[in-house]
Amino acid sequence: MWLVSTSPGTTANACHGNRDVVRTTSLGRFMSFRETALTLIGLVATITACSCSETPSITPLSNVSPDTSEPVFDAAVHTMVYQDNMDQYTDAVSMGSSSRTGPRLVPHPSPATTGTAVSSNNQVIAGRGGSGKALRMVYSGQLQDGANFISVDMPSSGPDLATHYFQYWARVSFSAPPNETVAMKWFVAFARHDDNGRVQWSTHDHLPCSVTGHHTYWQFYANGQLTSCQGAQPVGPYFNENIIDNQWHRFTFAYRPHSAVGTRDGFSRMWIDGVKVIDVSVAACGVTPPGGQKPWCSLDDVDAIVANDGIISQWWGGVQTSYVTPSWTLDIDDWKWWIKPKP
Ligand SMILES: [Ca+2]
Repeated sequence: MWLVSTSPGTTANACHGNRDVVRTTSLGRFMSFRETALTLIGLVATITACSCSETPSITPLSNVSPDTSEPVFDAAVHTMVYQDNMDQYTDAVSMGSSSRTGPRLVPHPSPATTGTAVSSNNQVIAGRGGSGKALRMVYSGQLQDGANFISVDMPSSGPDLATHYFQYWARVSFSAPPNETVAMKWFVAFARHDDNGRVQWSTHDHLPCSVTGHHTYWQFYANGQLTSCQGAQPVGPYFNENIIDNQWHRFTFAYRPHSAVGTRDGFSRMWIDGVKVIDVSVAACGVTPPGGQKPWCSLDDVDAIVANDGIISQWWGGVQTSYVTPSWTLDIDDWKWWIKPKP
């Protein structure tokens, strides 16, 4: 076990060995990693000492080169489909009204989606940066409880073979440390033609992958199809260690279907705060990134991606499954969906 301070520019004691002896300082928060997960980027911590006799062989974070290929909207080649800073919303009940029309986000269930009342788990709160509005999903931590916001009446999103880019900011705050897995759908994009078709970047335990060491991993599911490792993230940031700090984090996704069954030219990628954590694509299969726990993906992940089907809507949140945790909240703001119309 290795421990690193989460506070930029500060230092922490770290240990490596069987005893996991760590003399914490007054810094307060620490993050734990196993093996070589110190490639986690974005932290400026410096390892200075070890409180056990073994000398840690730790790569300074400053020497690690992160994958910074996070997509950025480029008006020359991209088309913005829809963006929403949530500032137009006043409360979740009015968001869910069946009389509203036009592209928007709505709580689900709601009169607009299911003909039933809006849950108090759906809320409109102060926005990122303290101005405007953001959306909150409240989780009791109990099984099958949670919340959803979904996009409805979205504008046309280009040809079926368009590449889709999804981006929003999320903030997670727990009432107490969840020393447990948080399993939920997290973010889902629904297919245009296949009524059951979806691409899903969800949180889960390490299963079905044999690689473990973190409570929670982001995984990728295409149409719910099971694969050997679900394209699970081989590098951080990780949910429990890095995301549940009541700070806003940027989530970016890139997705393209295959041109046809067997062409293997589709892909699914995910970045957190600019660092790539998931890459399901032929070129990444079998390739373990620097410091990674496992390869990015295997071919069964690539082959699960559907062929020639666009995207029509999105879904945030979802009920919590498999693991009970302390209560928590998931906030989202500044949503953007853009495409590259031609492959
Ligand atoms: Ca906002």
